[in-house]
This record gives sequence, structure tokens and C-alpha cells, in this order.
Amino acid sequence: MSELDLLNLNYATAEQARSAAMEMLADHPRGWSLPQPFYNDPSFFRLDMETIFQHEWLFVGMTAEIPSRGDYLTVEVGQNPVLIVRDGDGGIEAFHNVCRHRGSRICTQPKGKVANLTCPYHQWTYNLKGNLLYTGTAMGEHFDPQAFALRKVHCRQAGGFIFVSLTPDEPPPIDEFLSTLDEYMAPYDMENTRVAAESTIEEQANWKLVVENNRECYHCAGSHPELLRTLLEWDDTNDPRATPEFVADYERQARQWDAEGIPHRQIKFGLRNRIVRMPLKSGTQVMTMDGKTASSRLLGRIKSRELGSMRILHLPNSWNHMQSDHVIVFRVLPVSAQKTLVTTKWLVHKDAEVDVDRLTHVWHATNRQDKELAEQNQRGINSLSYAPGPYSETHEFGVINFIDWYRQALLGEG
Ligand code: 3BY
Ligand code: FES
Ligand code: FE
Repeated sequence: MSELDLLNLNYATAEQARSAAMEMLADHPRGWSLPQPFYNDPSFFRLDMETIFQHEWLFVGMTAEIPSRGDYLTVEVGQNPVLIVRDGDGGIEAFHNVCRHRGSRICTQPKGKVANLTCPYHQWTYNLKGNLLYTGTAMGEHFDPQAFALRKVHCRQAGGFIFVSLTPDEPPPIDEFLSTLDEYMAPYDMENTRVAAESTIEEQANWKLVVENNRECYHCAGSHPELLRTLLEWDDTNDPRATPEFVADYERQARQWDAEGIPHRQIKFGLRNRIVRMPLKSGTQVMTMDGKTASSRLLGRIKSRELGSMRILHLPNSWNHMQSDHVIVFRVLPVSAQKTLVTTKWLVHKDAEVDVDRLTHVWHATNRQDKELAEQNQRGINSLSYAPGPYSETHEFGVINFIDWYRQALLGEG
């Protein structure tokens, strides 16, 4: 545990932390930021990991990243290494990336391609379905390899997105969201895309501060000059701030989307998932500095460059912008109470020519700015003077929704 973590460790046992968290939440006024330990106490962080990240469906990557047999990607969900691999039947499987011999991590790279899964420690070898194939002679003749298959992780895919749930039990229901995701993503034909650029940044901030920051644009005018060249400061078609000009422009674009058969109606699955297509600023096409497309091809069956951006929210760990010539997917993975990894991937048509600097400039800048905001937020929250403060109902309702979801998830009411 880091020095910072030790400083904020207020509860001796997990049980004490859980009952303290439940008591605080029961008394917590809706629409206010959380009490300090939710943002910096390592026992509360453990609670988040056990209740949310080791249970809920998490976005891990895109199917286009592992297009053929043996392609894999790995993620760390807190202390849990997870392996996602394309098997011989074209399916995608997820396993705990933990060898059944003495527990070594098996795949050590973020991405790769393998024929089989061989542990680097003593070369136990598993096939792509996780069955143990080979241990050499050392285990003796009575050894039963069938008893040592890799432990599976629940894995589902839709619309090019891959989700996993680490729960050993029944995972939360997700079918309805996945079929809608398939429908809304159909125009993009994500199987024929490739990752043109990728970045992972480490933020010295609790994961909830990273998500809270993303759920509002109250901070945009003060921090995001590049993003505001194309992005409107609200991302809800019913936003109370929407002007008559916006409503007129939205209706014009909605007619165009209907004509092209592009799904756009806002749809929500509880507070966890939301899909909505929003226009960008009038006259701009995508989130680049000049507002013009950055890839030589539009995605899938899309015809119009000016398609706005379809935003897909998946709590607890992803938000996304799907545009005419590229999509940008975001993944949040907590590391410790005050450390979070944010991964951004830009995907384009697999045969497109792309100016990567033009493609990535706006969101590299935006991510840097958001990192700074989340880190400064964390440092203030660590102060003895911090007390919960009120969110704006008009500018921060997305944050209120996120905290409502968090409270439900933690209280088991989700
Ligand atoms: O565009 C986003 O992903 C979010 C929503 C509004 C502010 N923020 C940059
Ligand atoms: Fe994997 Fe020994 S720990 S082969
Ligand atoms: Fe931001």
C-alpha cells in the first residue's frame, strides 16, 4: 500500500468499511458529492472493487482488436489479470489470466497472437478454450489435466464491444442493452475496423472522480478549447439548456438520420447504460481541430460525414463517441483508491488512410486536461477541510445520475 493509501486507511476490517459506507450512503443527501472516504480510503476502494468491478459488466475492448484465431488482449481489473481470446471457432472467450499450476500470469503482454496459451513459468500449455493440453512429464502419471482448465470469466459481445463480468455467480442482466447496442452499431460495421491509435494515461485520482468529470461539461468552457470547436456543451437531446436554434438543427439532422436509417433515439437501460446521438456544432463533421473528417473512408454503410456523435455510456467504466469516419472508445480501470488508468482507442475503417495526428489531437488534449482536473479534484478532496458539495441540477445531472447508480450498485439495489 502506498504512503498516501496508509494515510487514508480509516477502517481496520472490510466489514467495518462496508457498514461505515452503508451508513454514510443512507444519510447522504441526493445530488451532493460523496463523503471523503469514498474517494480516498483504501477499504472503501476494496468495497468498490468487490461490489462493482468484480461483479458488474465491464467494457474491456473491441472485437476488431482480436479478429482472428489466437488473437488476445489482456486487462487488469484491480488485482485480477483477465485474458480475452479469439478461439478456433471464431468465438471470443475470457479467462482469468492465472495459471492453474502455481498461479503465474500466463499472457504477459497487453495484446498478442498465440497458437496455444503457454505459461511462462513452467510451460503448462492450454488451448484457446482454456483446456490444459500439456504439462510435460513432471506431474506424474496420475495427474488429471481435465481438472485444471483455466477459470472462465463471463464474456459477451455486441456491436463490436466486448464486456466481461468477473462474478463467479450469475452476472447482472445485460441482454436488452446488448441487442440495442447491436442495432445502434449496425451502420458502423465494426468488424471491418482497425485501431488507428491508442493511449493509456494514469490519473492520480479515484475512478469515480474520473467518471464524474466525464459526466458533465460544466468544466468544458474553462478547460476544453479544442473539444469545444465541435462539441456542444450538453449531450442530451432534452437538455434544459438547449436553445431554439439547437432544437431546429437537431430536428433537421434527425430527419437526415431517419432517411439514412441511422438509429438515433435516446435510449436508457436503468442508469447504467444510455445511447444517444447528438449533433455536433453546426457545420462540423467530427471531433478534429478543423471539424473535418480525418480518415479517407466513412465507416460501414454511413453516407453522411455530418452524422454528429453517438454517445454510448456504460457504467461503471466506459463512454464512447461514434462518428462518421471514426469511433473513439474509452475504458476506465481502477488501480487503487487514488490511481486510475484511462485507455482511449480510435478506430477507423480497416482500409482507410488516416492522418493520426489530426485524428487524435482533440482527444489527446482533452484527456490531458481532464487528467489535470481529476487530479486537482482529488488533492482538494484529500484535505481535512473537504466536505460534500452540491451538484448543479442543470449542468451536472449526468453526475447526479452516476452517483445515484453508484449508490444503487453499492447498496445492491441495481
Ligand atoms: O464528451 C464527453 O465525452 C463528455 C461529455 C461532456 C463532457 N465530456 C467531455
Ligand atoms: Fe504456470 Fe507453473 S505457474 S506452469
Ligand atoms: Fe472534460
